[in-house]
Amino acid sequence: MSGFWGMPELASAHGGAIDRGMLLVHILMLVVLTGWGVFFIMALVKFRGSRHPKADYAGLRGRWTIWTEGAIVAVKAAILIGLSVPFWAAAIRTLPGPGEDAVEVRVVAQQFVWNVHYPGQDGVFGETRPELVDDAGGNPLGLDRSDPHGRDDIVRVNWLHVPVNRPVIVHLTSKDVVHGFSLPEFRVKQDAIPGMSIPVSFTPTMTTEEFRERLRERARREHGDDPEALEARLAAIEDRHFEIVCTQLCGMGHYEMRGFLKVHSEEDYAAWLEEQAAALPEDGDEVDDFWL
Ligand SMILES: [Cu+2]
Repeated sequence: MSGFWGMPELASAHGGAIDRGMLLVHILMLVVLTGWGVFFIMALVKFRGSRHPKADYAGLRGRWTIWTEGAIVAVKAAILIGLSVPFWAAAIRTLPGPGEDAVEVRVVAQQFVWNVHYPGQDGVFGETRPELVDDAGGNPLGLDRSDPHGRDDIVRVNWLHVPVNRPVIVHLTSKDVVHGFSLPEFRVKQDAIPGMSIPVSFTPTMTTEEFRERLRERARREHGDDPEALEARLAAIEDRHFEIVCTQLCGMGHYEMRGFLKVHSEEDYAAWLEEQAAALPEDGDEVDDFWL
């Protein structure tokens, strides 16, 4: 449903279900709005001042009113228990299992950046310790490089790199206040809460390059008759990226809390990982130099 009523492009496997869910909710709300609107107008006419000069504190009596109220409670309970709870339970169960070759990454929000932590080649996250946190010195996560698992870890600020068509599990947390981790094209939105590590998962279905191609197609459709506007749009698309948006007002710099997500092809991702591994500090390297 990408491009539908101003929705962003759709770039994740589960996103279609979210879009359909949103459409369903809008239709349901339209029904509810119409129902209550009609009821409101009926009440205004039926209980108008000229017919009821004195307030009736007992209100309506009679079987019909009781039955209507009962029906409303029953329908709402059915929506909650029959629709929302099973939907949520299914959504929680979608976390990829160990056999699914998922890419696991930690994202640690802070005012006003996204820190991204990869476990490196050993697949195990190195230990992080609060006393090692040094933003100015370039160790925003307090990663312990002397921990054997921490040696090969990769830490990047504001850039999340993932391969296409493989499940991604983001373990999300925050260093300071509540932030909102949002990937609009992937239909992912989850609060990052200090003291909690919350797993979020999604499977990207298009690379950044395919995303740009989609945007170009859309630009050609929308500006086909205006070469100048089309050229400007196409030029802007050249360095467009998927964005990580903060969706909780988290402080004065909230507006600038914007990261980027790059979806690579499988080969490109392997090459990127190798590049990162090559840049890791060797034994005896001045670690500070590496961080900066
Ligand atoms: Cu924020």
